[in-house]
Amino acid sequence: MAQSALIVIDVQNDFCPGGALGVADGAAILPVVNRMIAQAGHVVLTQDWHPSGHSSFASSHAGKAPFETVAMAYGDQTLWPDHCIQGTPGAAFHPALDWTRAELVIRKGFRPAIDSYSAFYENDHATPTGLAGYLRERGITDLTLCGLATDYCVAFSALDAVREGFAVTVAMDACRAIDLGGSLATMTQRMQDAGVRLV
Ligand code: VGL
Ligand code: ZN
Repeated sequence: MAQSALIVIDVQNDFCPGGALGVADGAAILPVVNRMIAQAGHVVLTQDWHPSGHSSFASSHAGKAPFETVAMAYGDQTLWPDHCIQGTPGAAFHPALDWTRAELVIRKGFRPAIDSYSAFYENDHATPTGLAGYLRERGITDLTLCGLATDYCVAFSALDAVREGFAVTVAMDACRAIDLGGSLATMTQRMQDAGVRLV
């Protein structure tokens, strides 16, 4: 029998309007996400969790501004405003997120030299977070993803989840995008091509 889990990606203050990397309309997903949490068999949350001075912050690169790109050892990296710094209010879950049913919180982006969009692998696409093993060991085969942001952490998580052999659905109305230079259209297409079910 298929066992399913809901993966709620990065519903944190810094990704909501007023936050350091506020996603337009980000808080609007909360009622939908909470309803999905209430109905899910299993619930996992992810939390973007950077040390201060993280290498994905523009402030860590002299002469660079947020949303510019730099070449890192593992490939191109978009630079962001300082966000989701460990232990700060911006890194906390949005106060309206009903997280009590969550069985696991997976933190990512805590290695100073690597960013991590995906819940499964850091941006070198080689360093695992442990989530795939956790889900497999529990017999979970089907995943539904929602959260912030559609075109970064949700999309990269969905692509990795397919690669790891899970059946993956993304609830698009329970996501909102950053949409940098057409990234929403690009990543939506990539998810579709990979076999992610978009609903
Ligand atoms: C995210 C950019 C940087 C996300 C996290 O959650 O989509 N985006 N860190
Ligand atoms: Zn981040």
